[in-house]
Amino acid sequence: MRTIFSPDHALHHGRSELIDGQLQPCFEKPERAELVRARVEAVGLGPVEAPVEFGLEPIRRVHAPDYVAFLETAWDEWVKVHGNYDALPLVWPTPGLRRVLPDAIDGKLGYYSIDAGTPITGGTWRAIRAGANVALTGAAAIARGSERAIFSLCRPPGHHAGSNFFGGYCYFNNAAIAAQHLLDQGANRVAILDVDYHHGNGTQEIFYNRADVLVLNIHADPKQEYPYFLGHADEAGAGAGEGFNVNYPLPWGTAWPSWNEALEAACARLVAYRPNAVVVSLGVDTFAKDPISHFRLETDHFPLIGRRIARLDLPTHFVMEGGYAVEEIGVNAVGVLEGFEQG
Ligand code: OKP
Ligand code: ZN
Repeated sequence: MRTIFSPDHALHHGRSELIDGQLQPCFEKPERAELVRARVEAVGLGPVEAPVEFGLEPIRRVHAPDYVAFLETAWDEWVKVHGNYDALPLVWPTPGLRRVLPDAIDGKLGYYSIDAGTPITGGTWRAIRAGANVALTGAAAIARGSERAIFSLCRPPGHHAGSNFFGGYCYFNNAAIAAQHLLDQGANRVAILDVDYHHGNGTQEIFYNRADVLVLNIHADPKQEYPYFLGHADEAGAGAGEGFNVNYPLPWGTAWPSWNEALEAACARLVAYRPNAVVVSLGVDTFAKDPISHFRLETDHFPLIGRRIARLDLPTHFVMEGGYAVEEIGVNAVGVLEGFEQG
C-alpha cells in the first residue's frame, strides 16, 4: 500500500488547547504523524510519496469560500492585533446572538469555530493545505483505479471541520474533500466509514442532505463525549440524504466485542449501499491507553479492523484522523493497514 505524506504537516504545532479548565500542551502534535510514518517504513508497508498540488478549487467543493479565505488570512489578522502567539476563539454566536460576521479577528474566530481547543498558528495554513493535498493525491489514485488501497497520512485531522467551521483539532475535512473528489472524478456513490473515537460531526454536516455519500460513524456517545452536540443515533440524514447518515454511539468503556458489533452493522449498511469506493476516517484513539478517550481497544484489535474492511472488497482510501497515545500510534494505525493487506 502506498502512503502519501507531506513533512509540511509539522508547520502546524499549536502550543496549547483549552481542556479540562486549563490551557495545556496540545495533544495533537507533529510527533504523531512522524511516528506513523516511521512505522510505515519500519514494517515496509510500501512507498511513501509526496502529494501533488491541487489548488483551492477541490477544497471549495466542500468548504465555503469565505471560510477558506478566513483560514488563509486569520493568522496575519491575529498577529497584527495580538502578536506572535496562537490564536484561539473564545466567544461564539450561539442561538439568541446574531450570525453577523464581525470585522475583529476575535469575533471571526468564534464565527468560524466550535471550540477553544483548536489553535491557529503561523504555520497552520500551509500545513492544512498540505494535508488537503495529501488527501486529494490519495483520492486521485483511487479514482484512477490503479490501486486497491492507499493511505493518506494527513495531519492535522479533519473530521470535526464542517463546511464553514473549524474545531476538534480540525480545519479542512480531508476525508470529505477526498470523497467529493472521487465523485467529481466519476464515482456515483462513495461511503465514508469513520472509526475514530469521536463523532465526525463535520463530515456528517457536509453530506447530511445528500444521497451520493453514505456517512457511517462509530464513536463515543455525544451525551458523554466531545463533540457533545451531534452524533446521536436518530440522526439519519435529511431531504435527499435521508437514510444516508448512520451513527453508532457507544458508551465510555466500550471494548472490542461491542465495538466490533457496531463495525459489523456499519459494514452491512455499507455493502447494501453498493458504493464505488470507501473512505476510512482512520482514528486510533479508540485505543485503551489513549489519553483523551475512553474506549478499550487493544493493539491486537486494530489489524482485525483492517481485515474486516478488506472483506468489503472495495477500493479503499484510508485517511488519518485521531490517536493521541503517541507511543503506540504508529503500531496501531499501521496495524489497521497491515490487517487490510493480509485480509
Ligand atoms: C479530534 B479527533 C476532551 C476534550 C476534547 C477535542 C477532541 C478532538 C479530537 N475533554 N477536545 O476526533 O481525534
Ligand atoms: Zn478522535
